[in-house]
Formats: sequence, structure tokens, C-alpha cells
Amino acid sequence: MLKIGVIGCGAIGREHIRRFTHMIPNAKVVGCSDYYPEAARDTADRYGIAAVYESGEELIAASEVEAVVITSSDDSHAGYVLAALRQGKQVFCEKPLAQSAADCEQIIEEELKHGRRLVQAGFMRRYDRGYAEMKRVIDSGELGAPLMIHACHRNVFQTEGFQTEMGITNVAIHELDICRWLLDDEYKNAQVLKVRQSSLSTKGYDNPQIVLLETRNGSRIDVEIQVSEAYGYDIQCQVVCEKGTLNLPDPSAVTKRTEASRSYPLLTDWADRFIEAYDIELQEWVNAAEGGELTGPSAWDGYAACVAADALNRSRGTGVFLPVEMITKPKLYKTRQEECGNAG
Ligand code: ISE
Repeated sequence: MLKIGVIGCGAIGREHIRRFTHMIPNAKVVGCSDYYPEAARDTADRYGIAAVYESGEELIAASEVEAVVITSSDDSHAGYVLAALRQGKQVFCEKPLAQSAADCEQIIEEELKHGRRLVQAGFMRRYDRGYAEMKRVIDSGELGAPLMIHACHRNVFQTEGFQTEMGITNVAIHELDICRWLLDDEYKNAQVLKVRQSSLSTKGYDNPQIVLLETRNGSRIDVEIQVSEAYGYDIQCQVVCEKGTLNLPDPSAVTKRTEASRSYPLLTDWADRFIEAYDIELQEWVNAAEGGELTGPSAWDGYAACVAADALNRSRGTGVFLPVEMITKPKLYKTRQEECGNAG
């Protein structure tokens, strides 16, 4: 049984606590904390959590907490991951791993001291059945080399305080991870463009934005980012390969035919769209953490996405592509194939 402490009892934190409590037999949430103490107390009452800690740091240091889950605000992630690593504790951190590549480098440095992986980054899309099948087909080579990705990330709503840069660090970060994973490639150049703005979106941040990427192998990626006020929560991804294309399936829904039309409803909330992916992700993390050997997205993956995010945010308004420059990949994060001398 993995004894977990959860830092951050907002929407995603409570969702994960619900999973650990009701769906994952080998997990137990033994403590929680939140910036707003009453949120932590309410959550503890609701899910029968024994301990409420005054701060994330206190939770991390508590002897009954074996593994830490970080679901607090994005800007607090890196500090908590570092604190958990300093205690030698396993940590699952929601995306983004940090707000900058520099912070991710510190995390990597700290993790390397342990000589084994303790950090998993919450890139749940890798556990979505649609993306997983796309990855399987690409890797099989059946369609030849992947040449391009066209993707869309359309949102209905963002919480108070959302800013233009978060369109990259909080929203497009999913595509920054999933595209390099699908292509098994790293980014070379990145640029974000401001396009004609939606008159429906008047909260002071850029909306929409277009993310353009070039990979080291020369694949091109375009991602349309609508951070809010879209018609629904709509995630699209098309991979164009030499011999065919792959499209991410929509979640299943009943089709209605009536009055000379055919329709089916779309979701509006990301937590519903990826509900199954989150379930699988957390069950696999608990199993792996119990076994002591993590296999999910690593601190390196969190870093790679943040390096691209940094370049994108720096490129805003310049009209040019900026290079995406990464440090050398430490051995800890290399696949067997990379260790034998191939790309990486
Ligand atoms: C949220 O934090 C997510 O992770 C969602 O997947 C994303 O679509 C949403 O825009 C983010 O705010």
C-alpha cells in the first residue's frame, strides 16, 4: 500500500484524491495540504484523510508520507518537487514540472544524486487510448516516417489570473510533450504567433495563438491553441506520415439523427475528456512507485517540454523561430537504444 500525501486540494487535486481513495486499491491518501487551509480540511473530511498539514513542506517532511503528489498551482511545483527529492521521496507532479527549463535542470540535478528515478511528470495524454494507439502505429513503421503534425487544443474556460504565457506553459505544454513522444524526436526551433483575436475572448490574454515547431529530424508541427471561449473542449491531432495519416479519435458519444441532421455532443471539461487516461496514469504510477522503478514521463520529459515552452514564450512578438537548446541527456533518462549510441 503506497501512503500518499497530496499538496493542493483544488479541482485536479480532489479528482486525484478521489481516484486514490475509490479506484486504486494499493494507494492510501494519508495527508493533504493546501494554500487555503479550509480547502485541505474540507477535502480531508470528505475523503477520510487522517492528517491535514499546514504547508506542503510539512507534508513532505512527515514520516507517514511515503510518496508525494503535487497538484498545487503551477508556480509552486518546482519548489515542492525539489523538497520531496531532498527527502528522498517519490513524487508525482502534475504538469508543468516547473515554470522554466532552469528550474527543471535543478530538479534533474537533485534526482541524479539519488542515481534512480523518483519523479514522474503528469503528462496524462500518454495514457489516453487514442494517443497510445497512434504511437503504436507510428512506432511499427507501417505508415513510414512521420512528416507533420497538425493539432488543435480548444478550451472553454480558464481560471482567474490566466495570462498569455500560460497558453504555452499550462495549455500547449500537453502538445509539447505528446508530439515529441509520438515522433520520438526533439525540437530544434520554435515560434508562437498571435493571429486574429477572438472577439469572444476579452480577458486580456492572447487567444488564439499558434505554436509552430520544427524537430531535429525535420518534422513540422502546428498547434492551434484556443485557451478559452471555444465551442467545447476539443483536442485534435493528425499525424501525417509518408504512407498515410493518423487521427486522434474523439471520445465516444451517441449520435443523434433527427430533423434532417446528425449530431453528437462534445465535452466541455478536460477532466472528463481525459478521465480514463488519468485513471490509468495514476494506477500505473502507484504500481511503479510501490515497485520502486518508475516508467512514466520523467523529469527529463518535463524538462524537454519546458525548454520548448521557454523558447516559444521568448519568440512571442519577434516573428522568428528561436532555437530550442537542451543540455546533454543524462544516462539515467536514456532508453536502451539511446545508450547503444542512437539519437538522444
Ligand atoms: C489544464 O490545466 C489542463 O491540463 C488541461 O488539459 C488543459 O486543456 C487546460 O487548458 C489547462 O488549464
